[in-house]
Amino acid sequence: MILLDICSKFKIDTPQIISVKPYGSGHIHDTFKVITRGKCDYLLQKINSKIFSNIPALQSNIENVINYIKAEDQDSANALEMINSISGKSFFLDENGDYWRIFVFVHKSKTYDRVITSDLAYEGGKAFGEFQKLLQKFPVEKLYETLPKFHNADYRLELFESSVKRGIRERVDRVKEEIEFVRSRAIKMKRILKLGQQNKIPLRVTHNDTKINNVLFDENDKAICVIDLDTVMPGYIHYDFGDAIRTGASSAEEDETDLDKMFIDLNLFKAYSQGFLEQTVEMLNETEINELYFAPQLLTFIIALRFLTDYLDGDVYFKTNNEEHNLQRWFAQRKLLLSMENNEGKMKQVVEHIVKKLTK
Ligand code: GN1
Ligand code: MG
Repeated sequence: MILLDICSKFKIDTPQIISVKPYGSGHIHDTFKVITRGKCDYLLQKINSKIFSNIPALQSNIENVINYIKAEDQDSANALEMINSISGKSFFLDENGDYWRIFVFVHKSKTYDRVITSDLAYEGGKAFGEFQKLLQKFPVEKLYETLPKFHNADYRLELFESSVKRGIRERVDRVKEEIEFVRSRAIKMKRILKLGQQNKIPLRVTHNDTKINNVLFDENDKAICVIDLDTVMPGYIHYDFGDAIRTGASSAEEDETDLDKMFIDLNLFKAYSQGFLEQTVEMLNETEINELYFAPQLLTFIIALRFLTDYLDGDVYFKTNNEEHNLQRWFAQRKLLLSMENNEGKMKQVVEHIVKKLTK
């Protein structure tokens, strides 16, 4: 089925369409921008149903969250609007078994794969902080756990060890030192999970994919809201804070090949933390706050581990540009993690200082 035919299955004015072209840098779905002569443009997505095996559940989560947000914050809800299919569903299943959905494209909005200025980092922190605040009382039981144990360190380490055993042999042999690196960090990375199991930190409704390119900015570089609600599920605050720092306060892109260019940028970290904590400090408990400085290490490790696991599995999960892409991502993230470890004391001080100022 051609893309235009897919569009015609949704409640949009198909004759007005000028073009449908690949768009964005997501690693999971196929995304297209639909440009029209009419009032608005759209984003068309072919949903990756190998990864999301229950699309009705996925879409129901997103609809529930959007409807909830609508009652609290109309601007954010507008920016997340989906178009129903002709039959009134938020997705369309084509004859090949592929699932599609359409969002309204927010006029003049943009995203950044990485931020360069403190102002953008601050805005990003504010947007994800607001999202947390908005969903603070959202009824968790309404959400399906579409990707169970998504950021669970135990689970990710188990999958990794099984790929070490069963993955592509030459690849496993090639990364012996990297396997040791992962194992050397395993105990430390289970800390947040333990605190959760001991009920010292609560499960919240978290976004779970707080890459900075999931914040929508307006033409004046002010954050409009956060997008990509695919992974909204119960989680710990550290998951959202940590993953955002991984891309929103790093000096290079996720897959940078020149490792000297990859490190944690403390100014961006400070600005993001300020924006995030201004929104959330009042809702967080003491243990949650005390562990924030460590969250970027955890999430950088978890995502790095997933890249390395996918490399061993033969690149079956993330989209890749070449055979080395997942390995390249691993090395860049590993370097970022080392830089965070070296700056652990400073990152701790940054958070403490901001919290002190906000709560005095
Ligand atoms: C994927 O497609 P994208 O870029 O929004 C992934 C995230 C990873 C990210 C790494 C459902 O997100 O968990 O952090 O790539 N999403 C899923 O860049 O696995
Ligand atoms: Mg995304």
